[in-house]
Amino acid sequence: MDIANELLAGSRLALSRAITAVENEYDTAVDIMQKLYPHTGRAHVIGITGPPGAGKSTLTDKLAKEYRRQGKTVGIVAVDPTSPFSGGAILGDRIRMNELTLDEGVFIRSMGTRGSLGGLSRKTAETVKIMDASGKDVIFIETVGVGQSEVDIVKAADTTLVVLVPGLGDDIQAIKAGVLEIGDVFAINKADRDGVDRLNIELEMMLDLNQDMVDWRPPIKRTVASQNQGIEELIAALDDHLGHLDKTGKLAIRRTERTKNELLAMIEEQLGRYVLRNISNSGQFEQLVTAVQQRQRDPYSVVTDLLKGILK
Ligand SMILES: Nc1nc2c(ncn2[C@@H]2O[C@H](COP(=O)(O)OP(=O)(O)OP(=O)(O)O)[C@@H](O)[C@H]2O)c(=O)[nH]1
Ligand SMILES: [Mg+2]
Repeated sequence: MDIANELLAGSRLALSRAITAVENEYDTAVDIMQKLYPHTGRAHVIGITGPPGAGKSTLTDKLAKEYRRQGKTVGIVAVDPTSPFSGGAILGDRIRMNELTLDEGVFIRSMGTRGSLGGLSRKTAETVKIMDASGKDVIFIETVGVGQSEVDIVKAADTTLVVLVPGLGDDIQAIKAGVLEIGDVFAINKADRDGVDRLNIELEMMLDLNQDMVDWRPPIKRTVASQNQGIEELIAALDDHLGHLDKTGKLAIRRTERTKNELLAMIEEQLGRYVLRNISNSGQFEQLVTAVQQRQRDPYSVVTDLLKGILK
């Protein structure tokens, strides 16, 4: 049997190998993804993001355990855009999920930046699909921070959970713009600390200003992840969001939108590669660069001419 079929038959080793193939861009990756694709689209994909140290990993661990108690299988993709490590290297220090790794119903994988950030979000999305095809009911994507790369990463999710903590001070100002648009559910973690009410009020006020929430107002849940407090309520909110997406037809719309973006990205990538290969093979590219640089030619007509020649 090949990797895809072994994976579909339930092999954890095959699951791990499939992800490695995608991550390292092995030649086998395309074939694996083609075979797995028909089996995707079943999992509830949940993105978890928030500032460093907010308790995202602790929360993911507790959420995963609660979902397991409910009889669901769980996949976790821990993405660290700042780390060159992958395949489990970050797990040791950053994730406190050791018991979880003993559970056959849970599969954890960490990913760092081997290549470009753009590549990272695509590989994360493919890793999610692989876990989805393996039959995981819930898949978490945990990523640090609230910058553009994290926003791109959590685009692969149906539901985005933003984790905040009290005492961020002015940081909330910097964070709010980015997360407000992507947060479907908010968790105020470390609710055992001072400043919870204040943060809650600030968040509610920011949500009040957001016009886009006519039919879903992101709920704000308080948790103490390290004490396993508020986890069931948070899960209820995550499940509610999925129910809302389903009921309103938004799930289909979101997924169609995602499929469209993925197709466009793949076209762009393959076309780009094809064009670049042709340009570098033709040997005239360096001359054109010089001509443009010396103002003998303009870049606009050069690009048009080049593409005309290649795409005919
Ligand atoms: N007091 C308190 N501490 C917590 C809580 N949740 C997590 N912690 C602690 O906060 C620290 C950071 O937790 P992590 O789960 O590693 O946070 P993270 O957001 O995943 O961190 P990065 O992945 O490094 O960004 C750990 O020492 C946790 O034990 C909480 O609810 N209350
Ligand atoms: Mg973490």
